[in-house]
Order: sequence, then structure tokens, then C-alpha cells
Amino acid sequence: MKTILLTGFEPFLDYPVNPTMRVAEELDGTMIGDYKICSRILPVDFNRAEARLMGVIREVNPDVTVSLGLAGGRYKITPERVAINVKDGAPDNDGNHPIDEPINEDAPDAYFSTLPVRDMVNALIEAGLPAEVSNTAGTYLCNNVMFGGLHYAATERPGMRSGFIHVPASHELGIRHGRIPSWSHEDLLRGVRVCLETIVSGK
Ligand code: PCA
Repeated sequence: MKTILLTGFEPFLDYPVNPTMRVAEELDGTMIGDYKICSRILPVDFNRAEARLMGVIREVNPDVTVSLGLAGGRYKITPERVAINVKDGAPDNDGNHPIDEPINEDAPDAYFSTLPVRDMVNALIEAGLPAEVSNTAGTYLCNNVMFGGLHYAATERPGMRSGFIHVPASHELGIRHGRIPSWSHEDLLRGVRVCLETIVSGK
């Protein structure tokens, strides 16, 4: 049996819930084709998120790593094409506040996702869900985790595919936040499933 490591993030900044946490937790232990989903929640912390991801990869030994993050304000599900070697942004949950720093001075400037981003978008649209390829995962924790996963794959685990999918807010978050577009939890869950099914279909 093969394994997909699926990660979500804890709440952060002015988002009191993170829909990726619930999606990841609900898919934990389920099967997509021959692949078992193993879910973990990552901290929104520049000093801990990447190390936690590496630790989980070593523990779970996945064939594929798919990380999910909230992109508050986006209208669509957006598989990310590229991660860049930069960390910058608002203070994280532990108060770390890097400005224009490299994630890893010894690593390349950027990595492309090794997930089938275009096929995932096509499959989402086919399933009636708004989607587009995103060309920036930002410079905050989501980019950091995507970059870390791809660098780890490139240097330590050449067989592991890895990448990142940003999702819009859930209605629960939309109600509590007040000023962002939102989707039903059921549609977010369905969208992530469609992405995972596309990945395991070998596209
Ligand atoms: N989204 C943030 C970090 C955690 C999350 O869910 C981001 O886009 O970087």
C-alpha cells in the first residue's frame, strides 16, 4: 500500500479557524485508490513548521506529500506551481518575523511542484469547482513548507512527489472573519479529494 502525507495548518493571524485543518483531519485514514491518507497539522511557525514536516516525512515515509494552506481572499482552489527561497511576512504564531530572508542559503532559488498542477485544475473544473494554477505561494509559511518539502525530496528522497494546494476560506471562517469569500466545507473537502484522486491516477 502506498501513502499520501496530507498536511493542514493550525489557525493564524486574524483567521480563528483554518479550514485546512478540518479537511486534513477528516481525510486522515481514508483510502484514495491504493493510497492511504495520513494527515498531520503543521504549526504556523517559521522555526518549527519545516522541521515538523521533515520529521513527519521520516516517520510516515510517504510516496507523495501534499500540503494544504488557507489563502484568505482567494476565490478558487489553487494548486501552487512554484515555491521560492524567501521567507517574509507578518509575525507568525510564535512572534518570529523574518524580512526578506532566504529559507535555506544552500538551496536553489526556487522549486517547481512535482504534483500535476494543470491536471488537478482541469479535474476540479470538470467536477464543477472553480480552480486555477497559482504562480505564487507567497513568502509566508505555506511557501516555506512547500519549499522545504521540495528541497527535502530533491536532496534526500528523489522518489517522493511533493507540492502545495491553497484553498479559500470555509463558510465557518467567512462568518467569523467577515470580509473574505468562502466555500462550504463539503466543497473544500470534495475539491481536495479531486486533487488527490488526480495525483493517484498517475497523471
Ligand atoms: N496559510 C498561510 C500559512 C498557514 C495557512 O494556512 C500561508 O498561505 O502562508
